[in-house]
Amino acid sequence: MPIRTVATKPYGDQKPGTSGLRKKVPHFQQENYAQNFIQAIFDAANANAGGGDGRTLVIGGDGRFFNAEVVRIAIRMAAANGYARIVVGQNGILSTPAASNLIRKRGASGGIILSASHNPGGPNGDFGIKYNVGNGGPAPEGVTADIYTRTKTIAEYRIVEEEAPDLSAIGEHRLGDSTVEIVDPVADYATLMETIFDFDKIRAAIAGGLTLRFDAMHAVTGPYAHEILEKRLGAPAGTVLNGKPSEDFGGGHPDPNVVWAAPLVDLLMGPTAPDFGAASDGDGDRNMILGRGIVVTPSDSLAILAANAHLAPAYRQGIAGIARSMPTSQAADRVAKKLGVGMYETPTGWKFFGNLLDAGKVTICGEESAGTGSDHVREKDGLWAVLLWLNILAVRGASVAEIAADHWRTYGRTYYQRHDFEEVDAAAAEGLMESLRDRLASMSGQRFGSLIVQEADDFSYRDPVDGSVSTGQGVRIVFSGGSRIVFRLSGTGTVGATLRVYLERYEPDPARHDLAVEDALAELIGIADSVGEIRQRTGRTQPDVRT
Ligand code: VG1
Ligand code: CO
Repeated sequence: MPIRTVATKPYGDQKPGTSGLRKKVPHFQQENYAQNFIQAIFDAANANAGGGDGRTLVIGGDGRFFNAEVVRIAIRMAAANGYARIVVGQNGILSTPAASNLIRKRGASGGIILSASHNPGGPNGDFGIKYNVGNGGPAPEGVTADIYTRTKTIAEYRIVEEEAPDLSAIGEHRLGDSTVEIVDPVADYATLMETIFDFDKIRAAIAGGLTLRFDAMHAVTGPYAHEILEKRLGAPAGTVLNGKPSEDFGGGHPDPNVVWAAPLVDLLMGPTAPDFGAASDGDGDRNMILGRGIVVTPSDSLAILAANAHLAPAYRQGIAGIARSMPTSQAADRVAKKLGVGMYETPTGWKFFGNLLDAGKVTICGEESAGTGSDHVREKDGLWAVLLWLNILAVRGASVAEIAADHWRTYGRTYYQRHDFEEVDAAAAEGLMESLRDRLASMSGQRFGSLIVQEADDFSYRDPVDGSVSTGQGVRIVFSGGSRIVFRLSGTGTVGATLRVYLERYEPDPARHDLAVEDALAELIGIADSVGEIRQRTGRTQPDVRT
């Protein structure tokens, strides 16, 4: 079988961010742009984590514009780079958690996931490529750094002459010396969910009148939700909204938050609200959770899920520990303390949870950005969170609002919000962070209004398993009483810089658990603007998105 070696030139801008390489589609469509990155992945995998040489590779993506084309290229390049078996989701589709599951289940040495997650799609939208390693999780920083290094000097890539098989044809196909296996993207994942949750109990609750809506936002979770929620759990047709994936997500952002999932939020706040509402993102790893009259903040959802996980069969024995990304609120810390289990604070991005999960130090992980998951895979998992909530609702027989209020009575309430300033001038954003870092040492003990700074630092993390160190992960200002302001720059944007400001205030007094979030955080928002010099350096008076 002829393998073609194609000469190419480096682009120099293929540095993976928080979650792989993300660029605009036209940028990705430049000659050999995707090929360069994929060859660098295979070369880095061979050098670091085990790549081709007779092993298995999983390939799939969220179905956005350009997905199928890159899937076919990746298949042909994998065949030319020594992979014996290439497992591909039908029509090139795999949600991120389903891909993670397949990598683990098939003993693959890794997987390529094509997605730009919650970013918009279409011919002028975003595209992304991410490499996951043999544990099913995102490649650790050492591997992504090596991939980047290789993209800077790449001179050629390898690809088989032959075309990739028809992506719709389930079954095994030969390509060069490799077997390409096209699989149903939903089946293995749905089976995994049945081993974790009490499907009988959830089915009975739905049959008994528990009502729900799931908004797939025209993205990858549509087929998964139809199969699991409607077919296997018996929710009526129409439970899944926007369940047909489209290449441009119906023209919206597949981002499950109050801005982009506003119709679902309106439904849950209105007179015809079901008991439970949820949404997921482009690639199916995020979740938004709502109850009648309530949006559950992701940080609270993490804490509530951790506190109630034992109600689902897979976690009946209890959880080993909890991990959260640094900007995620400390609500989960209070649960870990009460349960007497370990609590880990990691940099932003799911890759930092992998070692903790592999070592059995934690069972549940989460991020403030609507990501929650457990040791069942090595990615965050939107439908998993939905099913754990449903399992808890079915067992407790209480409403979402009652469960949240009960949680706050037990642990106190952590008011929380993230403010995003998007498409800010990159130099201005860097300058803002630089200035904050310069002033960190002098902040300790300083008073702002009613708050005194207890400590301020630029977060760095030492992985307790492999000892690797990640520095510069965000400026953290902690006030006495546990309030925090965190500043960091996004690593997933494709235009300019996105400044994220995370605000958090702890309120133990149950008499003050029904404040409006904006009111509860008003003082912190003012302090963030003045300390961060946001207005002065970016010209922005208001964030673009509050989540
Ligand atoms: C954002 C979130 C982060 C998440 C990442 C990938 O990163 O803040 O928590 O892990 O997106 O999510 P950043 O660097 O833009 O803040 V997704 O659903 O790509 O896979
Ligand atoms: Co995502």
